[in-house]
Amino acid sequence: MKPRLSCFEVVLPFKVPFTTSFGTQSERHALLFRLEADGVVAYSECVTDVGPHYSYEDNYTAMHIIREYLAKFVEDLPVPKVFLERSEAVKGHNMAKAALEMLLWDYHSKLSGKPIHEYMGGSKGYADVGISIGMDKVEKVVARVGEAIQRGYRRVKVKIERGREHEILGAIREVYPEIPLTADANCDYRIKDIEILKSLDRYNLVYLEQPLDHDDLVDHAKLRKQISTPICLDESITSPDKARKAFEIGAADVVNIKPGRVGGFTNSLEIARIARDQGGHVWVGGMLETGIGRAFNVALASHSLVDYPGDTSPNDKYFEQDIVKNPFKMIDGRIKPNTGPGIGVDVDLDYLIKVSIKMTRIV
Ligand code: OSB
Ligand code: MG
Repeated sequence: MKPRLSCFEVVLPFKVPFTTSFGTQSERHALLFRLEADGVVAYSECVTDVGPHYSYEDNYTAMHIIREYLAKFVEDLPVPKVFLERSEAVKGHNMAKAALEMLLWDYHSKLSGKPIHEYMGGSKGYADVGISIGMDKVEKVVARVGEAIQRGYRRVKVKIERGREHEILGAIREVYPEIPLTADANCDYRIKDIEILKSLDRYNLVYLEQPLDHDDLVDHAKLRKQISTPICLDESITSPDKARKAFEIGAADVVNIKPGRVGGFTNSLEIARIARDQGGHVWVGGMLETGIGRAFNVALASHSLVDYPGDTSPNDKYFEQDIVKNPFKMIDGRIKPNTGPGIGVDVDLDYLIKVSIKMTRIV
């Protein structure tokens, strides 16, 4: 039977706006994909947003690439690896590719009757959880750090930007000198700012995430030699090959793997292998996903190659009401992946339709 592929464009307001060095997001404006074939219904989420501020992709370019170039590669329901090989015909656009690659992971794990973390293999059965806290007035940031520790999060990451780094990290360390703390600059510095970055060593961070430009490796390697805080790369690692190069030239100690950024689950697992083989550390990040994208992230974060807590907070950190009826619960700083087939989410179809601003039939 020919599959049916459709897209729901949804808008879900955040409980608290999320501010990074590249801007403030007040809602998750997501493209959710639904594939129906042979009685199986699979879902996935594209991690793009309305604007090209985290990376060059946005919802509009992702939809364009999917409709014009990638959708035809899923029509015979290939396994994810075959889809990935076909999609090499398209340069870049990893977020668009990941949306369909992960849709096929959900589809094939549902066909097998297994939850995706078992279908993938190597799962520990739980994920260690950290939190990512956006920028705000410094008192609010410190208060949110305190709440996160109370809730049992296993590490706290805060967003910083040029000019606010000491205000934010200093205030947190004054109250919480010992907690596992990290900072994410989302590319806001350049190598000329090296003295500022070196001065962050005093905060004893577990790592500093993506201080320099989104596609840089060389300056990160230069910086890493002169700073004692470990360097974690996010934006710069867009493929297994980039991960290999990053470790080869000494640009990173840690990788934040986001399946959406790297073209999906297959590449995510490959990057985790490369990083761990090189003595690096790995964790699974997030893009403020709805319950659909979140279920993929939690399953990946349960893999035994993932050794650091990730940005996979439970759904209620983000939304008053998510589009799934079985949100994750965090117990003792851990979340267990869903046990139903595939991503195991129970999609609230009425609510999904209610929050959709557009529904498109692609195939
Ligand atoms: O850099 O990790 C990032 C959110 C949107 C874009 C980029 C990033 C983030 C986060 C939030 O840090 C992670 C999450 O809670 O999903
Ligand atoms: Mg980041």
